[in-house]
Parts: sequence; structure tokens; C-alpha cells
Amino acid sequence: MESSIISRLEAFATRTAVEDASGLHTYAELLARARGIAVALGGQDLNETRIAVLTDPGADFAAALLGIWMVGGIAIPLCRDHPAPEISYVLEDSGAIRVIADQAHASRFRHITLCLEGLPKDAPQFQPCVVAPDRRALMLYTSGTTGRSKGVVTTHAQVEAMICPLVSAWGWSERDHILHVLPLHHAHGLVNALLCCLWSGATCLMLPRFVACDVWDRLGQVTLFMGVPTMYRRLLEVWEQAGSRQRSKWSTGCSSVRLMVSGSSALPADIFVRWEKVTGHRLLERYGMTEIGMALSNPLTGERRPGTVGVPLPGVEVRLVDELGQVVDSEGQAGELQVKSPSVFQEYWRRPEATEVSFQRGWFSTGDVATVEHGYYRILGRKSVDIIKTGGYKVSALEIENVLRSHAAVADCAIVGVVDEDWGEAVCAAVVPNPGFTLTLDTLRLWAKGQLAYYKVPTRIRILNALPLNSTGKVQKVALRAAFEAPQAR
Ligand code: MLC
Ligand code: AMP
Repeated sequence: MESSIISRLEAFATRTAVEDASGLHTYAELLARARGIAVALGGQDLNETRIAVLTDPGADFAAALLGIWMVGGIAIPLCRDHPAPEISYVLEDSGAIRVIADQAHASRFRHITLCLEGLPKDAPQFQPCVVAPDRRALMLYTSGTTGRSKGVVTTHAQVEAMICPLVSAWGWSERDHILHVLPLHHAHGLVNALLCCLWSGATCLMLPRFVACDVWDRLGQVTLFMGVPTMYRRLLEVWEQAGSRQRSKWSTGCSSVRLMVSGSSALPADIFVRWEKVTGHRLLERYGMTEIGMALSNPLTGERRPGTVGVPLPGVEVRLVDELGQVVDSEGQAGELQVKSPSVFQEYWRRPEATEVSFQRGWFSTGDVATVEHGYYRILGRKSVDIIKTGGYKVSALEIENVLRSHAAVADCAIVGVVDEDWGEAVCAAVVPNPGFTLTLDTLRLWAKGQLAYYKVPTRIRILNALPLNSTGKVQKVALRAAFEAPQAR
């Protein structure tokens, strides 16, 4: 049996799959393009060879993904905004042998790039390879508490298990039309928005990037929208700055939308309230993770409770455990959230120890602390201070520290996530300079921009003579964070 997403898509042939900067693309055209790519990749079973994808958002991206799956490869979506060191790391760590790229990005890694521009638009004779559901399909890179980011590997069956509960819980159908402005190298944009859409035979309107005014202008044409809280905050700011006619046009446009979803980091209560006032929509907040797909969601019909992430999705088991590993079952008591579900990932790529320690007798430990209140889950925060969520992106404090320490002027440093209205948390650095060096925020940020993804570059840097240590010699990150958060530090 070929991958079931591919056989599903065949049934939607004449419908519009993707609308992007180059126009409308039917499902038949998407599949034809994918066949052309599959043949360019050799047309034979690649047996889980890793193939990266680097394109602007649009039909090319979807076709590349499907083309890789047609020949049994593992797809690794890359982020076009990442600097060369980040991309090289992913390519090396994954052992990718090819990067499928569009014209805009093809020159970045010339020797292994397969440029979409020159590929045939179809290969009608080609038949997709038979790929068993338990074969690896996808690798998404995500940060953890240690070292550099890890490749989260999911099989075809697991990808399908991520898609199906969302399709049923959120009522996706062929009639849906989603406005897509999320990055494609993460679960939110890739699975929840793009793959759920294609699985349903719906239409995906993909904008080149998130620009608040463009989103407002397009909301009137769609039925679904998904974003991270930073996006909703930006949208509200733009609306509040607009004139009254513009405001009323934008607000009225939202009446065509049937569902607006927020996730990837905590949705502040004020955004929920302001969004409802401006659009009439009560945002549906849900909770998920690259390793597990989505686990908890407020209901499509029924009460959406602000500040909570709802109840387990179909097929997902969830429990809370205390520090001794005991299951917490009393109302309001906090515990680490653990998940068991067919959508839980297979492994961290080539890191068996990391994979093993993340499971407790079949339950995946998320590292998030939660409570249950009247049946709805509330996320309280992370167990580790070294994981930061900024603009919906997860970043590792230790990874940034390691990079900053490689700068000649930096003797030592500590990274903390500091509460921030715009980003949820902002990446902040305390830096101890090497004697004889002068460090400024601007020079260090400029240098870091060449090394790290833009959302990992510290927004605020404090120069200290020494880092505050506790009695065991560990950096007092909680105190450091509090110092950044103090009103006089802003
Ligand atoms: C961008 N900048 C930041 C930053 N992000 N600065 C500090 N902290 C951050 N997090 C900087 C840029 O480098 C730029 O700097 C300046 O801010 C303005 O950039 P912008 O263009 O206004 O911001 P933008 O790049 O548009 O980013 C905002 C955003 C983006 C919200 C669109 O963060 C985003 O796409 N977030 C989505 C993340 C996501 O999809 N997460 C899902 C993970 S999966 P300068 O100096 O150049 O001006 C997951 C599972 C689940 O979590 O549950 O979903
Ligand atoms: P990632 O590793 O990028 O997939 O990010 C997953 C993490 O995002 C989770 O472990 C949570 O910490 C966070 N997250 C996702 N959705 C929510 C939400 N609705 N509220 C709070 N945190 C969230």
C-alpha cells in the first residue's frame, strides 16, 4: 500500500489544494509535481534516506514532501530564515543526502541541492513505492534541555495519528479553506495546518510570511485560521491602530471564519478577551508538542475555557505525575504531564539514550507541569528553566550559552527566558566578558545572528562581573530571571 495520505489526495483531484504566490494548484497538479520530484530522487524506494526541503511556503513545499514520501524517504523541512550554521547542523546531524530547494534557496547548498525549477512537472508513468505505515516519514528538529536540537522522528502511521484526531475534533471538511502563515519546519504549521488541510481535501492559502495587515485582509476569504499567541497580539495591535472603516471591514471579514485556533505557547487571558471583542470569536486553545502531536484541546462545540487547554483529543491518554513518579489524581494538584497516544514519536534520531529517558513505562514525559480543574487541563509552565518558549518557538538555554561562549570576548554566560508581553518569553543573556574585551549588546547580537536562528538571539544582555552561583556552584537562573523581570531592569 502506498502512503495513505497520497492515496487520499488522489480522490480530491480537481479541487484546489494550495493557493500561493504563484496561483492556484489542484490536488492533481500537486500529485503530478510530487511524481516529478519522486522520479528526480531516483524513482526507487529510498529506504528512509533523509531528504531535506528548503522552499518558500507554497505548493512546491507540499509537492516536495509528497514526492519524498512517494519514494519512501524521510522528509526534513528546513527553516529558510535560519543562518548557515543552523542549517548545516541539521543536514549533518540527520545525514541528509539531498536538499530539495526552490529557485530562491537553491544556491545555498549547491552540491547536494535538487532545484525544483528544472524538474519535470509530472512523471505520469511513475507509481508511488509501497511504504509500510511503520516506516519513518518525518524528522522535525526541536530543542531539549541538553545540547543542540534533536531530530524528532515520526513514522507514516504516527503522522496519520497526529492528523486524524484533529480532523475529527475540529470538524475539518472539503469545504474548509485555511489561511496559513506558520513556519513549515514545526508541527503547528506542518501538521495542524497543512497536512490536516490536505488530508481533508480542503484548500490551503499560504502567504509568504506572517504580516498582520495581510492576515486581516485575507481572513474574510477563509474558514479557518491558526496562530501562536504572538501573532494574535500583533493582529490586535494593528487592528487597534487602524481607522474605524478599516477596523469594521476587518472585523466583519471574520464572520466567514468558523474556527480560530491558538497554540504552541500559553494564550494570555487579555488576548482571549480582546480577540473576542474584536472578532466575535472565542479562540480555541490547544496543547501539543513536536514529539506527541496535539494532546489536549478545548472543544469545537461546547465551552472554551480561557487559560486552559481543554481535554484529551480522541485516542490520547494523559496523566499527571508528581516528583516521585506517583500519579496525581486530586483536583487542582500540579504534576508533570505525561502522554500515551498512537501519535507519539518513534525516537530522537540517533539518540537512543535521550529517547529512553523521555519515556516512563510507555508514557512520554512532556516536561510541562499542569493541573486539572473541573475536567479541563491548565498548563502551569515547564519543569526546566533551560527551556524557553519565545514567539511559539522552543529554544534551549544551554544551546545558546554554548554558542555565546565560543565568542572570544565571552568568558561565561547564562541564558534565561524572561516574561515578555510580545514574545511570551524573551531570550535574555547575562554575560561575563573576558578581561580586556568590551562587549555591547549590539555587537554580540549581530554576531549571534550569524550563528543562531533569529528567535534564539538574545534580546537583552546584561554585562556582569560574575554569574550568581548557589552553594553547589550552579548558576542561580531563577534569581537571574527575577533580576531581568524586575521593573527597574526593563
Ligand atoms: C523574531 N524576533 C525576535 C523573536 N522573533 N526577537 C526576540 N524574540 C523572538 N522570539 C526579531 C526578529 O529577528 C527581528 O529582529 C524582529 O524581531 C522583528 O521580526 P518580526 O518579523 O516582527 O518577527 P517575526 O520574524 O515575524 O516573528 C514573529 C512570529 C514568529 C510570531 C511570526 O515568531 C513565528 O512565526 N512564530 C511561530 C512559531 C511556531 O510555529 N511554533 C510552533 C512550534 S511547534 P530585527 O533585529 O531583524 O528587526 C509546537 C507544538 C505546538 O510548539 O504545540 O504547536
Ligand atoms: P515544541 O517542542 O516546539 O513542539 O513545543 C512544545 C511545547 O510548547 C510544549 O511542551 C509546551 O511547553 C508548549 N505549548 C504548546 N501549546 C501550549 C499551550 N497551549 N499552552 C502552553 N504551552 C504550550
